[in-house]
Parts: sequence; C-alpha cells; structure tokens
Amino acid sequence: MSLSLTTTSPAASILHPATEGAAEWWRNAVIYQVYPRSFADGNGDGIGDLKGITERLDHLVDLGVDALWLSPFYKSPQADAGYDVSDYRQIDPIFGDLDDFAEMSTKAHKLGLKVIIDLVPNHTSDDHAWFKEAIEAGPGSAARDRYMFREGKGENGELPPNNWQSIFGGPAWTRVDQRWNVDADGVKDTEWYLHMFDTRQPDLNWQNEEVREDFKSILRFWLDRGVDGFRIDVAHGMVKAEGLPDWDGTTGMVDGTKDEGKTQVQTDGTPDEDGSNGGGNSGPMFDQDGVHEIYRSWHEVMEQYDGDRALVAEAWVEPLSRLALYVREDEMQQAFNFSFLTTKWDAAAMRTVISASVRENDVVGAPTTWVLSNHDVVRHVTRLGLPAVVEGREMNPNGVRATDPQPDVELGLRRAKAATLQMLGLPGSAYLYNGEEFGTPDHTEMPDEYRQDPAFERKGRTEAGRDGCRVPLAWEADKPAYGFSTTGKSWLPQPETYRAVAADVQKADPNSTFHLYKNVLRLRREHNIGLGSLAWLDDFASSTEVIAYQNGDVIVVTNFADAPFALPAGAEILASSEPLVDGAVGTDVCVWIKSA
Ligand code: TEU
Ligand code: CA
Repeated sequence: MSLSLTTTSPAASILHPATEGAAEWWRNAVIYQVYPRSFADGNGDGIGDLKGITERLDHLVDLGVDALWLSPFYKSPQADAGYDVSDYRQIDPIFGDLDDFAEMSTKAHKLGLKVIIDLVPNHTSDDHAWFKEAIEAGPGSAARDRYMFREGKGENGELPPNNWQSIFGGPAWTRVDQRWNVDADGVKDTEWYLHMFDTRQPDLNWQNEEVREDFKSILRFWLDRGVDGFRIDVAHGMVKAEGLPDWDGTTGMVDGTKDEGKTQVQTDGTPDEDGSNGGGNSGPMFDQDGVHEIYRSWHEVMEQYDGDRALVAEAWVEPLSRLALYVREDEMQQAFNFSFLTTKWDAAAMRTVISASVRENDVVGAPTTWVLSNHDVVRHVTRLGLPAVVEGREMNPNGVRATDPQPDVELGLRRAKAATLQMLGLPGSAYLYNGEEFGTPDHTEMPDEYRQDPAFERKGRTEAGRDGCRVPLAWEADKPAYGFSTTGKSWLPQPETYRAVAADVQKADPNSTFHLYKNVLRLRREHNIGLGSLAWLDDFASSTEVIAYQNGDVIVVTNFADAPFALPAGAEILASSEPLVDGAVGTDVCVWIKSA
C-alpha cells in the first residue's frame, strides 16, 4: 500500500520567517569548498594548485554556486596537509605564489564568485619563525610565551603538564628535549609544549598580546588582497580553561560512538531536542567563553572593509545554542552546522536537528550554515551507504578502509541526493565539498601505504583517517589521472570508480548527479530559498516517516518510509532526487514541488 496525503489541509508550524529585503551575500550563499591539493593540478606534479583552480573556475559558474572557500595554501611543511602553517603571508610553492593567488581571485571576482580563505589561528607549524625562536630562546623567554610551554609533572618533569590527548591520537604534549638537543649549556630543556593536533602543530597562546595583534594584521594582509572572508579553523579551540585542568575524556576525530563526557566527536546521530547528538567537542580545551572576545575584535577589523566580508567558524560545538554564540551580531557571520552533518538518516532525527538549528540561530538573528561533507569526514554519499547506519558506530567513522564494512554504493548515492535536496531547500547558507556534485565517493579501499593523514599513524593505524575523502577529483574519464593532472600523477591514488563520476561523463548525462545539483541550485536562486522561511507541514502525510516543509512557494518532501508516498494529483514537480514511479515518491527520495 502506498502512503498518501492527509485529506485535511496540512497544518503548518512556522519556525522561521523569511528574511526581509536586501541582505548580506553570505546569508543565503551556496559556498563551494575547494580542497586545493585535490581539485586540479596545473603543473603536472600530482598535487593540485592555484593555477589548476583558476583554470577550472568556470565549472563553479556552470554549477551555479556563489562563492568558493579554499582550504589552506600557505607556506607549510605539509605535516597536516597545510593546516600547519609556517608563514601566513606566503603561498607554499607547491600551490604557487602570491601572483597566482591574485590571478585566481581576480578571475573569480570577474565571474561573480566570492573568495573565502582558510585561517588557522589555533596553532602554527613547528617550522614557523616564532616557534623556532621559542625553541632557541629557552624557558621563560618572551618567545616561549607565544606558545603553550609548561613545566612537566613528576620528580624531574618527566610527566606531561596535564593529561590531555591530541585530537589525532597520543599525548597533546611533547617535551622539548624529546625533539631538540638544546642542552648545549649543560641545562636540559625539560619544558613541554601543547599541541592539540600533531607534534608539528604547536598551540599558540591567545593570552599573548603579540599573537592577537599579529593575527589581526594577517586578516588585513588578505583583506587588502581582496578576500571576501575567512573560514576559521578550530574556532572553538584557541582559548583554554585557566590552569589547564586535567580532563578525564579522550580527544579524537569524529568517531561514531556516543559517550557523554568525552571530548571527541562521538555520535550515533540521534539528536536531543536541543539538536545535540554527541557531535561536539567539550572539555577545558574547547568552547571557552574567552574565545568570543577574539571574534569581537576581528569583527571590528572586518567592518573596516567594504562588501560584507564574512567569518565562518569551524567549531565542533554543541548544543546548537552554544554554537549560535559564535554568530552573534558583533562576532562571526556563519558557523558550520556539524550537528546536522552528523545526524543519521532518519525522519525524526532530521526534523529535530533542522528545527533546533533554525530556532537557535533565529535567537541571534543569524542564518544557519548547512553542510554535509568536507575534507575531515567521510563524504555523505559514502557515509549514508554504510551498513547499520542507524545503529551507531558506523554512522560517522573516521574514514573507511578495505578491512571495514564497505558501503552500499547505490543506496549511498540515492540517500545522498535526497539529503542534498533536503538541505538545499532550507533557508540559510550551504557549503558543498568539491566533487560531491558528481556523486564522488570516498576511496574506501585505499592501500594503507598511501595514507598521509597524520592521525593514521598517531592512532596506531587503528582508524583509516581522512585521506579517503581527499582523493583528487576526476575531470575527464579517458585522460591520465582522470584529467586531474596532465602527467597522470596524483598525490593519492584514485579508485576505478572515479571514471563514472568524472566531470565530462556527468555533464554529458542529463540524468546525472551533476545536473540534479545544477538544477536545484538554479531553483534555489529563482525561488529565493536561502532568504526564505521554514514551516513544517505537520500533517502532510499520514506517516511520520515522510517529512515535509514549506519554504516560500516550494514544498520539500522527503520519504524515509519503506513504502512509496503518493503525491497529490497534479502536483507540479520542480525537482526530484530520483524519478517518481507512478507519481509516487520512493523510499529515500526527496522532491521539491510547487505549492498550490
Ligand atoms: O579540523 C578540526 C578538527 O579537529 C576536526 O577535524 C575534528 O574532526 C573535530 O574537531 C572533531 O574532533 C580542522 C581542519 O579542518 C583539519 O583538517 C585539521 O587537521 C585540523 O583543524 C587541524 O588544523
Ligand atoms: Ca601541482
């Protein structure tokens, strides 16, 4: 039997009113994340670069996004794929130089695209001039005060200052003499330094005035070069609790098991009423109130520039009411909604997290920033195809490898397209991760010897890590490296499955994932969805497994039920994640229809 519409007219619970009048561009923008290493290689060395991005910018216009965000391209020893910056005012030679950046950004602006770059203020590289100076200068020096150096515990300082663990695994402290021979004067350097990530990523001391001043100057350096905004890395981590108290939790990447009182992102994807599903970091190293003062001071810097420049927080913070504090009127403009990203594929769970997101952001007058994939998580097309997806651990694993349960590829794609349509119908801004518009999956069988994510080794090779979602994109099915580079080189191996998701194959097929994305992005613009409203149509269907909301003149219906859902006769279909069968919406399908 198929599910049907209720006979009475649907009662709407209005959650979010439309944004009136002209608004800042970031309120409704669709922003495309370019992962520079993997987008396009302009010089054939197998690593993506700025020249490659410039050459492929037309694709972003074709797709119909408003802006691009580039992951870091700064000078870096690449110990964490560029999230370890040794000079914030230089481009790493593997990506090009400042002229290449200017060329890329000029072309983007000409094409009507805004440009957001990535700022990494929680830590520097150990190759940064400041850190080298700190090691040289020794304990008690002004140079050391820019970082988090402390004496160890135990009789001879042989124990770390506290019990914090690195997000990438292992202790969050390294003793100086474990790495550098600095006891030439006969005095052993037994201080420890904090690194919430890799040993090569020392945390900065944000109580230090010089650190604060320099980052404002870095903001100005890039604002003067015309960037429209910054994505702030680990925006919830810069300020640590007074006294650096011990913490009984462990820290880690998205992990997949819900366990209260741990710092790691552990979630089974079931949100509480407040939207929390265990997908946030807590503990004395995260989300301290003092961090907001920094963003208020950055807001003032941004204000001095024209054109509504924006800051977007990468903050794994829950509940959503805490996350909303980052986007108060005098702070940042956007904050990635990771509670949404980590929510399981389930009607009630989705409805709960969407409601909580919109409600909490409305309190501070900010748009919600929807996102399903990025360079740190298993791509949603792969994630949603994993087995036992509703039962826990497998929901958000830190990477998938050959020895792990493999995804159901067809199911994953079907659900991912529905999830994307459901997301893009919501008011607010949305981020897309390069390749998702082609249905690009993770490489889930990458041989371990290729892995480069530092978390892989630091976790004792127990988790795959993030390389699977960072594989270079496929552009032309029949070219070497699928058109990623002219030489066939590729810094991570591309699986055979990338042939079907190559841009040329996708663009030639009117029924492809690419054309679905393109069509929906056009509709989103035409119907002013991003600045629109959200009203749940409570009684739209007789089953709670079918959820429907109205945004302006568009109704978005997602069917999570096992049975098909029959649309009203004559319903005008605007878009559908899969073709309808006899006018009915199948399982795991999302449709946009025109409201009568
Ligand atoms: O990530 C921050 C980060 O720690 C998340 O990736 C993590 O999953 C979350 O906090 C849950 O614990 C950013 C970058 O996106 C990532 O690529 C970098 O490796 C990291 O910072 C360090 O700069
Ligand atoms: Ca290159």
